[in-house]
Amino acid sequence: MDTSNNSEKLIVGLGATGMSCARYFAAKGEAFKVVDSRPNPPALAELQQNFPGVSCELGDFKQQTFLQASELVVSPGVSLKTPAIVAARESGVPVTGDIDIFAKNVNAPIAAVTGSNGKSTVVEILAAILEKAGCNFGLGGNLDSQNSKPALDLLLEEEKRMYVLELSSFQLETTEHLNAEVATILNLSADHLDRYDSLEEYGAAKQRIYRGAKKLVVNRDDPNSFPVEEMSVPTWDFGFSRPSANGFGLLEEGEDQYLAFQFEKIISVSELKVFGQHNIANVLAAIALATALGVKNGAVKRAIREFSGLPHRCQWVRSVEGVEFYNDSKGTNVGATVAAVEGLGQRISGHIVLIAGGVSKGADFKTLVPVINRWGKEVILIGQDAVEMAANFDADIQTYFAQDMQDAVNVALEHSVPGDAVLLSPACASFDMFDNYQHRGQSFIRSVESLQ
Ligand code: UMA
Ligand code: ADP
Repeated sequence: MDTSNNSEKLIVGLGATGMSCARYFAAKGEAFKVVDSRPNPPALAELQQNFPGVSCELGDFKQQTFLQASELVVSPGVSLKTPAIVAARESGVPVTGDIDIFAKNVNAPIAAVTGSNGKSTVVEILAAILEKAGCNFGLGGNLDSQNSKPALDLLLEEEKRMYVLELSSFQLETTEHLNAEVATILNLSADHLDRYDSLEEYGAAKQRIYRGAKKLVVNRDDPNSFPVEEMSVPTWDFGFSRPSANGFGLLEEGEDQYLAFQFEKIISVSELKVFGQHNIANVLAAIALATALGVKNGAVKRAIREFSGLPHRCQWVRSVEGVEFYNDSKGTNVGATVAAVEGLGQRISGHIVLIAGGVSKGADFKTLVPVINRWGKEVILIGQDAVEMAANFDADIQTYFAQDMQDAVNVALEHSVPGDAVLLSPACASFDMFDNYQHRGQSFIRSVESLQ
């Protein structure tokens, strides 16, 4: 097909990403159209108000619209397997995404972080370190927090010295060459298997973060963190064992454990405000990234000593009758919940009552069984895939099907004794019962606060 006369880009998806693309193209004077398969996407009013002349097609995607575009700019939530996208691609229409456009137009170094779990925590620790170091940087990408922005919005601000991006596998699928100053895949465990056919396909999307990277940070405890194609660029590694020649790890000294680089101690584990092995890995990864970016030790130490974790990630809520309540609503896949149960289990004298469930995303929950057997006493299930989840558990794991969050919290307290902890860590997405993971976490906090 001849696409040479088609001068309009097509933004596919009118969410946070779609709106940031619209602002960017408008600022550059580039013509664009928008499509969204929802009849009434939330950003519609904003689009119509700010860009009244822009055409916006809603409802089922029309193949013709895609075939006529000069380029498709696809939002991360829209699968590249969508038939209209496949057809356009086959007929020669280029397909891109916001991170690809960012990479092609940015003039400052990028620090890029992906992985199945720990991305937001690691980029926020890195951001805290860069702040202490007095670096003028931009923060964005997949990260959904007050101080972050969709990537292209960062390019409409005054230029920064550096950009820190959290990237999802979805964003990486449409990114040709990121050319990051430093890039890392923190870890890989099953997630989003409703969108990918296999863990390999999901991992391959994450591998794209290394394309053109000048430096790497890898997790030596996870083979999937390493680039599949050999790269001869400076590389730092992190892991739980003694630090390696160019790596970060843990040094034991008597009763004490220290985060360390080679033979040099950085900070004692007991000084960290966050808990759990997974958070030690996150802090080590952030220090490794900061080191690769040339940040001095003083700023690193001051930032990690103060870092107290992010909301909805193993966040302490309240103590009721000697039972501690923790909100880990951001635990949206099995690997995250395994890490949260292990981290909390090692800290408490009693057992964990786990509140889990929601939208399973095609996950296999069997890997939860050993940690529940080791640290748990009961699993209280909520949400659409509760029955499917329970079918993965051994018969001797006690389960309860709750009607809603308040019921789950009430029953969790009834079934606990002083010294136990109640942990909301769903291992599932939230959109069957809630707007998003924040809404789910707030619902849990409200239910816990209402306990007498
Ligand atoms: N849409 C369609 N057809 C589809 C699917 C979606 O038209 O088949 C439309 C939706 O109707 C909606 C729009 O696309 O109007 C939404 O786009 P989106 O799902 O790509 O979401 P955005 O609002 O653009 O937000 C995205 C990220 N969301 C996802 O990848 C699902 C946000 O990450 C990110 O903060 C934002 O871009 C800015 O970069 C959130 C997330 O949940 C936090 N990410 C996933 C995760 O962390 O597990 C990957
Ligand atoms: P992401 O941005 O990748 O979703 P977050 O930093 O928001 O990661 O953490 C989400 C959840 O994942 C946490 O609440 C915790 O349960 C779990 N988690 C955090 N870091 C790790 C890690 N390094 N390994 C495994 N699980 C982790």
